[in-house]
Amino acid sequence: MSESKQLFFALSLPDEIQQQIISWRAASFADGAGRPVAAANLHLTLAFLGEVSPEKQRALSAMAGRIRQPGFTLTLDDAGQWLRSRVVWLGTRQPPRGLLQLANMLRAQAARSGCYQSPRPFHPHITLLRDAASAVAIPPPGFRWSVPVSGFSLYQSHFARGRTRYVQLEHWSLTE
Ligand code: 2AM
Repeated sequence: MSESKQLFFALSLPDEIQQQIISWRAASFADGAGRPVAAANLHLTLAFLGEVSPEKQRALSAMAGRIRQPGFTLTLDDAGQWLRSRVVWLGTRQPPRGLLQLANMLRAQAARSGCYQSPRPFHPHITLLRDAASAVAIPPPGFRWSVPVSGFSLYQSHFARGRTRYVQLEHWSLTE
């Protein structure tokens, strides 16, 4: 019997922006402020699905493939810290309508499929540092990153030998 997987829908970042964010993070936060998320793991979660069976995964993929909406631009111009989850994040002051529409649709589809429902409201963010136990000084982002979003993906979260790795399982383009 196939096993359930830990899955989530997310947006990835173009390599160039990934690298710029990593450089900005290195220059902006002291060593020891938190555990830096690896460049390849930077992402913005749209819908967290928890443990998903192969049957549910197939149903979720089919529904995701029927989403029709145009791409949008995400402006990363905000940063902050959540003390409770010990996370330092990068985000946006003004989430574009397309982002909210996409996340709402994926979250609604997940709820209808009987997936785990996150109690967290949708706060679009890219986690930069984990285990940031004490308050860290958050510098204003030195510049704005404009991220063109032309698609979204389904990821599996793997935890092995003390490391988390995200594997892209499927990708869909945003088109009307
Ligand atoms: P985080 O970065 O704020 O921790 C893979 O673990 C992705 O799913 C991460 O972006 C993580 O958010 C998010 N995630 C993990 N558990 C979650 C939960 N219970 N509710 C919402 N998102 C969650």
